[in-house]
Amino acid sequence: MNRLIIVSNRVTTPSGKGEETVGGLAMALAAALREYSGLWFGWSGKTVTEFNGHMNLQRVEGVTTATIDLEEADLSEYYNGYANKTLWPLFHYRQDLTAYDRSFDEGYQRVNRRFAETLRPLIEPDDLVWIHDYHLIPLAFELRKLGVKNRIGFFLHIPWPAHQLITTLPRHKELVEALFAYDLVGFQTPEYQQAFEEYVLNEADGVITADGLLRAFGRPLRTGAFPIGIDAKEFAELASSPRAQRTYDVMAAHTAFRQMIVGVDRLDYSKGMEERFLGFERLLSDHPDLRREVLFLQIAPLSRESVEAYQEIRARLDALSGRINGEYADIDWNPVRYVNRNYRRDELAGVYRAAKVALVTPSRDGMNLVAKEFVAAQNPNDPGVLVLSRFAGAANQLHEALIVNPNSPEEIAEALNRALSMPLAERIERWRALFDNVQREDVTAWRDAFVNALAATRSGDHARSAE
Ligand code: GDG
Repeated sequence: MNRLIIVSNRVTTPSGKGEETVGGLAMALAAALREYSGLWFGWSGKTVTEFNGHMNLQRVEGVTTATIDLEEADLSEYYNGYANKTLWPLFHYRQDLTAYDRSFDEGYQRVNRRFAETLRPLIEPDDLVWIHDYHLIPLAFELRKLGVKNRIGFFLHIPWPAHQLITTLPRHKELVEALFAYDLVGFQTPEYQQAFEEYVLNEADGVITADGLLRAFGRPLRTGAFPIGIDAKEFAELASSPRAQRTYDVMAAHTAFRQMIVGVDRLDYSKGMEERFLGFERLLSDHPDLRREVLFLQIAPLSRESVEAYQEIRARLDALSGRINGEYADIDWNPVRYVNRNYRRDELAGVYRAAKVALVTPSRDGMNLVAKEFVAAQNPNDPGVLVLSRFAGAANQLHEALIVNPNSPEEIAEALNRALSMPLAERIERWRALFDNVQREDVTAWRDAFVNALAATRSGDHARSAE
């Protein structure tokens, strides 16, 4: 078996014991590395005054990690700049929040070069290299310049936007050309894959060859849709762990005779939380009979706090939750519980299980793992109902959820009302189909599909076609 080298912006190695607070991506990658030998390369999370290329090699819980420190300027231009002020908002259809700044672009290129130069000596001839997410699009291009001939794959965790939108980015063609330095580029859904193809066919004189490869910039590229999943079995077990049970009991005691609606998201403007709050408010105003019967718990740990747009959405959510509570709360009832702290994964599993409805309504989302975790955590005999945005990648798989337009508070309110009164038989039927999908298309299936597709690409194509 080939060694696998995983590269992502941040290296975080979860212990697998359920108490960590890291996101879905980190969990998925650590799971991949426990089975393949190899290593995980990326930024340490620390800064230095001057970049020195020093690498820190460690072995944690069966996973070898190699990390480098970056400079403050790298962080502000590459991470907080090009990645999170340019690509993230644009790829989530927030052109209004997208900053175009030449220094961001330069910092992005510089950090990708630094990654390439420090990673280069670690790569052995038969290694498969798997690079993750929008922070590192140019990395293969930089590695090729240093003579790397290995098979290199890229997986985009966020949406690939529609053709017209990406052309608003200065130097969009260079960004797309950099993707042709890979052997395989994977997307979350066929829709994103098609949007990428459409760009290449229209803007870069691309063609699709008889063997299904995309050819442009003088090079062939395999693309594919690889929907990411969760470790469904592990999550279902977490949901019946003692800690989850305790959390469940606490929730049940405090929500006695009330139905709980839950939302769990990093505090990010792409998650549609404002419209979701308005949707809940609408439910309360349209259905006075439900007022004391329901409560909405939104868990939203803070994220990217140094980026202004995140401070603004936080302020708006603070105001909105305060307003709804001010309007509807009573001396012994508060409709909204809005919490900005992190919970352990097993506690989260208990919260999901105690909820009657999950509201997962991002305005755009590559996949959304919360939707899948909620499904995995349910009690099969009395499952809750998933309300899901049509603009989450997960909607492409989770058809039996109540699918809504996240921009419409009215639709959200209607779906909530339907979910809260759904008969047990229908809840069970829907949940079974959802759980079947979450179990089948899990994180292992995702990883194996991608790695096998990468291993099957003809290595050396790049060496030949670049000559
Ligand atoms: C990106 C893409 C894609 C949240 N609060 C707590 C907590 N979380 C965990 C959730 C879930 C993860 O964070 C969030 O994952 P999502 O998939 O929902 O969203 P992003 O962070 O935006 O992830 C997304 C994903 O990459 C993978 O490809 O699905 O579309 O945007 O696992 O449970 N975890 C803990 N405490 C919390 O308070 N422990």
